[in-house]
Amino acid sequence: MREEVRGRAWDLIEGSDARLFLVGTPLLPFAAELPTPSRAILLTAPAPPLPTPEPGLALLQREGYLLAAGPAAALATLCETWQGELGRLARTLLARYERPPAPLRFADGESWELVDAARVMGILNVTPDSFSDGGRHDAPSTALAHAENMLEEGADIIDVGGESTRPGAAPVAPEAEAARVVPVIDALRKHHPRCRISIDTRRAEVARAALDAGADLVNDVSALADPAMAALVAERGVPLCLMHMRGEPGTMQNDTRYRDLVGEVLDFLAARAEIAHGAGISSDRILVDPGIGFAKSAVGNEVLLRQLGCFRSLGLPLLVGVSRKSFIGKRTLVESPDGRLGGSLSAAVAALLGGARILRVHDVRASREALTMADALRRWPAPHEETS
Ligand code: HH2
Repeated sequence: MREEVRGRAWDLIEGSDARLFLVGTPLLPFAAELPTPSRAILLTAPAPPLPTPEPGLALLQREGYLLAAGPAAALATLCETWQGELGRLARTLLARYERPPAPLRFADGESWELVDAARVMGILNVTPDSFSDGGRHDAPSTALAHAENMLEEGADIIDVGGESTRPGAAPVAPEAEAARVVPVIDALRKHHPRCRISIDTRRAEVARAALDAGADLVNDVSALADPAMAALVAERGVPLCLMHMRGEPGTMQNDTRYRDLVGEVLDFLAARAEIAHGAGISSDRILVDPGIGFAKSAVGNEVLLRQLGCFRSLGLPLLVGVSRKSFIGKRTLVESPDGRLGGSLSAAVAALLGGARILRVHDVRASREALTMADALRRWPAPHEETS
C-alpha cells in the first residue's frame, strides 16, 4: 500500500496502532538533518513506545509524523522492540530493502547474480524511425555488425526491437515487426551462439517468433498488455522485463500527470508482477523497469530516478533505460540525441546508485566504463584488494 507524505511516496504498512513508512534512500528535506542515514521510517501517531535511540539513529518529530532514520542495523533494532503485527511487518519490509534480489535465471539454467556488477543491455533498433538510431541498422547485415561491435565493447545482452515506442510513434503490424527482428536474431544466434539476446516487443506473436529464432529474454514495455504474453513466457521459461507505461506510445505524452508518480508506478509494477506470478513465472525470471520517458514529464523522469530506492520493496531486480532520452536533452540543453552521452552516463550512474542492476544503453563502451567505476566506488573493498 502507498501513501503520499509531503509530496513523496512511501511504502506504507498499516499496523494495529500505528502506521509505518519506509524509504530506500533519505529524501530531502529531512536528509540534511540526519546523520548519514541509509534508511528512514516514518510513523504516524500514535507511535509505539520509543526506546532510547540506538547510536546513529535520529528521531525527529515533524508535522504530526515521527521520523526515525539511520543505518539499517539501527532501524532493525528499533523494529525489534515493536510488538505484534506492526513489528512483524516492519521487519519484513526492512529485510526486503536489505536483501539483494534473487539472481536472474535464464531458460538454459545460467543465472546472473545482480549484486556486485551492473549488466549492460545494448540497444539494437531494427526500425526506420527510432528516436536516436532509427534507420541506421535496419538491414540485417548492418544490424549484425552493430550488435557485434556492442558485444566487443562489453554488452552483456543485445536488446533487439522492431517497433519504435518513442513518443508519437505509429504502431507497426506484428507481421512487419517480426519480419524486421527475426532475421537479425537468427544471424546473431548463428554467429554468436552464447550471446544473450532480448526481444523488445509488446506482442506475444512477435515474442514467439523471436524466441523460436533464439532470443533469451522478453522485454515487454507494455508489461503484459497482450493477454497471450504471460503464458508464452511461462511456457518457454525465459526471463521477462515488465516496464511501466500508460496508454500507447502514439499518445502517452498527453498523459503525464500523476497524483503520486512513484507510488502509482510501484503499484502498477507490483500488480503486473502478480499477474506474471499467477501465470507461473517465478520471481527469479522477472525484472521490473519504471519506464523512463514513457508517459512521464521530464521532471517526472528525474523524480523516478531520484527515488529509485523505493522500488527495492518489490524485491525484484531493476532494469532502467535512460540513454539519450529527451529529459536529458531538456536538462542539458542538447538537442541531438547523439550528443547526449555525458547526460546519459550521469543518469545511468545515478540509476545504478539508486539500485538499477541492468542499464539499457546505446553507447556501450562508455557506459561499461562509467558503470564499472561506479560499481567499484559503491562497494567496500574486498579483503584481498589493496587499500594502501
Ligand atoms: N526504452 C525504449 C525502448 N524499450 N525497454 C525497457 N525495458 N526500458 C526502456 O526504458 C525502454 C525500452 C525507448 O528507447 P529506444 O529503443 O532507444 O527508442 P525507440 O523506442 O524510438 O526505438
